[in-house]
Amino acid sequence: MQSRTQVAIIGAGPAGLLLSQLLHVGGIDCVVLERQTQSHVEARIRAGVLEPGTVELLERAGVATRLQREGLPHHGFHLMLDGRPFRIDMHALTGGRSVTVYGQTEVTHDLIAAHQARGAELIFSAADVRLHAVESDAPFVTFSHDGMQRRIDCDYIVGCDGYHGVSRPSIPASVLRSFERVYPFGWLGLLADVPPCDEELIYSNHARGFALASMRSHTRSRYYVQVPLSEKLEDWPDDRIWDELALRLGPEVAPRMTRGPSIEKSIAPLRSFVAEPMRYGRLFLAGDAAHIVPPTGAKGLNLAASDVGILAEAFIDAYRGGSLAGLETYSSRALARVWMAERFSWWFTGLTHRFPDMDEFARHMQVAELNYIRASSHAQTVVAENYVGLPLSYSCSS
Ligand code: RFL
Ligand code: PHB
Repeated sequence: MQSRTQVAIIGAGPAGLLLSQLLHVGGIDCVVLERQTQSHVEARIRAGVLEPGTVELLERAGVATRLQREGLPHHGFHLMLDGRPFRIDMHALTGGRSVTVYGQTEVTHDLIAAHQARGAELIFSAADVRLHAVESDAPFVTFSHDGMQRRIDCDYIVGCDGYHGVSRPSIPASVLRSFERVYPFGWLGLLADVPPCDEELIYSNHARGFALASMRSHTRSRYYVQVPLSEKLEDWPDDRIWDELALRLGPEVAPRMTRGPSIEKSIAPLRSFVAEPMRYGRLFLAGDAAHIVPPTGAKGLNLAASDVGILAEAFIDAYRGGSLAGLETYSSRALARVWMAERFSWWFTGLTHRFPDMDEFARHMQVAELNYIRASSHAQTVVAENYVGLPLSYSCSS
């Protein structure tokens, strides 16, 4: 079976779904191919913090009604050193900007619902997706679905298929450069239907390791503790996680923590990764397919959104006005912002985590830097403006 579209999108994570929705609003025809089932995609628990730029894109895409009703505006967050918290007043330090706490699960759900309401071609359980002729003017994708072999011809292909997808490996190794840091620890996450311990997020640097107190709503909490990569989930019954959180969040916060049974638990490794370029011929990469950040700065989903924001505008310019300039400069413009977020996520991870090879000197450097941030509004502004997200116009040359 053969069909045709303007843009074929691989992957129905937030990058692929948001791009497809923005293209639809711009009058561009596209098809989204997803390897997993709809229920698998909708069940994934991941990010929780949206930058204002991401919220604007979701509004532009027409999928922000529930987000505006249920999303929690957060004007600040807390940094903590060995149990002593101090607040970063994001709102005051950035001229009125704030983040919104709204789960990636909800964003994905809203985007899928919008696709299905308009009868868009969103194909789940697409097996053996392959990209062809991406360096030519007539690229196409093949896959099998419901036991049928299918081919979709298109003008462009966008790889939004995450770190383990097929799109990035479709770029020849002689063209692709990658840059990577793998961290010697992971995050053990716990989701529970209990009220959060604080109205705002708490990032804690503790001698026993990093901990984060986050949330999804007033009745659902999300917590993380740093663990060695060798740890097994089965060795962490809920009580052990709650006990560890109580120690790492300290005597001021621990009494406010409501314990309850976990509804999800997982261990995620931490990695910084960038692939360059983000375009090869008629193939574009966006989101985790091109870059990964450690979750400490809450940047992964937001970077996926800013990539597709830049790319959607470039496609609209190309189809409406005939200018290819936006598509030609996509990779360098997206990468400029990606590297800024990579830097912040790497720095914030280094500031807040225990590294196995850390000596006394390195520990003193962390303590000195956290105390400096505590004392200096200038240092706090640097943290705040990175956390709410740098403007798209931030660019650099290498
Ligand atoms: P995704 O979400 O990985 O989606 C890729 C989709 O592509 C599909 N796919 C394929 N489809 C067809 N054919 C193939 N061959 C395919 N191979 C893969 C996959 O099934 C999937 O549906 O990438 P996308 O869209 O780029 O979105 C990126 C975000 O999901 C990710 O960056 C964030 O979740 C990262 N992240 C956070 N980001 C934030 O902005 N704020 C946060 O607070 C935040 N917290 C987190 C996080 C990630 C975490 N984990 C689990 C790594 C917390 C954690 C614990
Ligand atoms: C989350 O709630 O999942 C979350 C929040 C902030 C982060 C990372 C994850 O930095």
